[in-house]
Amino acid sequence: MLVMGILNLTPDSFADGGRYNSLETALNHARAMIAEGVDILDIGGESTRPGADRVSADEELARVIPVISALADDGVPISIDTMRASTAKAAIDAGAQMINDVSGGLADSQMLKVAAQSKLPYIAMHWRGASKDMNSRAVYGDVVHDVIGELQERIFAALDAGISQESLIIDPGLGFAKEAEHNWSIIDHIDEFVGLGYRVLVGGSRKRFLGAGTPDEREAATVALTKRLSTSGIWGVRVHSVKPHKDVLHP
Ligand code: PMM
Repeated sequence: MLVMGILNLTPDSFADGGRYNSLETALNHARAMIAEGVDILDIGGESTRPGADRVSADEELARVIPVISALADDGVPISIDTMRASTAKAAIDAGAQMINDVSGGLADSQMLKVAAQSKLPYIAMHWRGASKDMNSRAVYGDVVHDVIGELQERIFAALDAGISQESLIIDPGLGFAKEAEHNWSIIDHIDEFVGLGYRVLVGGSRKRFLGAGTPDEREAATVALTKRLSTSGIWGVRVHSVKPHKDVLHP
């Protein structure tokens, strides 16, 4: 099972606001993850936390492109975490080798086309609309059935746009328009997602359903979740810290 390390280039990720220092800080963080054996670096410039506002395309590019360019030759595949086709394209030109779209192609009508043309792996996450008001959309009959049905629609759209089955990776989108019990039901039934026949990525790292404390205080629960998922047949986990997850996967 692969460990995808998160590099969030959003202002709240930096101790200081200056872009030069931010670049240094980001590269140091990325290289620390590489030294710990990260399999993929997931680089994003737009926060998707519940309640977050969107950032402009220019601001998103200014955050991610210098970092991707600097890391492109470091030997670890880079994934661009974006909902924008134009950002995905620019990131690929700068050296990214995978697209991580939390909207599964819903936020930008050009995204699936760009992903298909790139022939690179494309991660389609389950999503019910922008983070600003997504919590109001956490309403399900049977959450596993409903999320799989909505993901299947995204799978059909992706295949229809020309993305190959081998390039497509699906993600149930833990924490996106989901209450705690929804996330746990999905985890309990993750085999049904694996059974769809695509690689599955799970991103539960430090999310609110893992505990009421601070994100850092949810690290132990995140590592336990990785251990629990390690026998499920999923392809990868998207996490903030690399070494504890590598350790629990390869004791
Ligand atoms: N979660 C976040 C951002 N990007 N991408 C995928 N594929 N899956 C996720 O679960 C996911 C994601 C939000 O979490 P963060 O703010 O801790 O990065």
